[in-house]
Amino acid sequence: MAEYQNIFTQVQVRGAPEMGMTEEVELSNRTTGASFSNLAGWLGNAQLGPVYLGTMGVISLIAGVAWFVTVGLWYWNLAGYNPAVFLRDLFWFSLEPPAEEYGLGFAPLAEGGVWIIASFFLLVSVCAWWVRTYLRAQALGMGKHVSWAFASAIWLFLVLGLFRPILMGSWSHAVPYGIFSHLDWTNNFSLQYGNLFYNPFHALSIVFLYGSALLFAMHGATILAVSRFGGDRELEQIADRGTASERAALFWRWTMGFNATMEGIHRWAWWFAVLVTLTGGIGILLTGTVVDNWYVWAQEHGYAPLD
Ligand code: 07D
Ligand code: 07D
Repeated sequence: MAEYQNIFTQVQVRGAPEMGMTEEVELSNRTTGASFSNLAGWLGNAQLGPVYLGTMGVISLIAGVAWFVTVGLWYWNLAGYNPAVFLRDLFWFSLEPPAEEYGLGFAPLAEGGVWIIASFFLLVSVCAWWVRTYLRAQALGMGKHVSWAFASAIWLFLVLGLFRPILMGSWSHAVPYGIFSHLDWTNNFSLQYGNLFYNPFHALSIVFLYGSALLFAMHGATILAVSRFGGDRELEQIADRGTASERAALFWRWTMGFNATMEGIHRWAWWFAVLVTLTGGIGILLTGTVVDNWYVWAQEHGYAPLD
């Protein structure tokens, strides 16, 4: 039976899979097959693959699995090799870094050594994935915006687990691997250094985090609202401003007096997202190294009342 279709309905047309460009790209690293999924089609594009693995992909996956399995085996050990206990306590297990006295040296396996090994794997995995985003963008002749945004997240990740512990002189200051234990660590961090709310970089990070959600909601809603005029074909609307982008811009100028441009809104979004972890990383790096107590710091700088 013929289905009713209109321009808002995503029609999942199935033909030969689209394999992507073949000129000036390394084909030996690319898988040769592709498949289709209805579910994937409802969420986005129905075609799955081909995918590039390449050296960096292989390194990243192997190191990522090594990290995951190392943490998992530690939990399995904590569970006394009992599958029921493993599942019951999964979210509460933790692989902790070594104690303060081990400094930046190695520690016995059961006293944080495993944490150091796991961290090495995670570091390699995340960095190799970054190189992969750079190389794949380069192969497609794209800008490196995704890589640099990811680098901002990696900056916070490195501050939390590498740069700050090195400045503090001990791995004990790094984050443990555990679902709830890393939340406890976050809570204790704030308490230990006099309330992170009085760290202005934490405040800036929150501004950009909330701002990112707001901008994304505004942009997503605006484009959906003008998709009936072709607004979802954003690039065409950037190159040749049509009625969709005129209406989208007018909507915001009429409601708040100012409108971003079709291209500029993506720069707003990029900067807001990037600044979340950029400012956040600065705030964490300063904590315990330059500032010991943010409340006292705030009192000294007129940011908190003098009791
Ligand atoms: C939706 C993209 C998909 C990614 C997901 C995360 C793992 C970990 C666990 C082997 C948005 C996959 C998770 C691979 C497996 C083990 C033990 C991204 C999406 C689904 N946190 N955090 C979570 C990490 C820090 C904080 C959840 C990582 C800091 C708070 C998840 C890091 C601080 C809350 C998680 C990291 C902090 C969380 C959901 C690294 C301060 C929550 C994440 C490497 C920034 C929330 C139980 C998510 C939660 C949550 C992962 C660092 C605070 C387990 C990998 C140290 C307050 N964090 N986190 O959806 O429900 O991200 O926790 O830096 O409330 Mg966290
Ligand atoms: C962690 C970037 C690294 C992640 C990478 C991903 C994998 C998984 C697997 C895909 C998240 C690697 C991924 C390995 C791959 C699969 C399957 C990004 C990360 C590279 N805070 N707080 C923030 C708020 C309080 C505290 C930022 C709000 C309390 C600490 C953010 C509140 C205390 C730290 C933020 C609040 C406290 C933060 C995080 C409110 C606890 C940080 C931004 C309303 C009691 C971090 C400067 C982010 C930071 C951070 C929000 C309260 C502690 C804006 C809204 C007072 C210790 N907090 N916070 O994007 O940068 O993280 O601080 O109360 O370290 Mg906070």
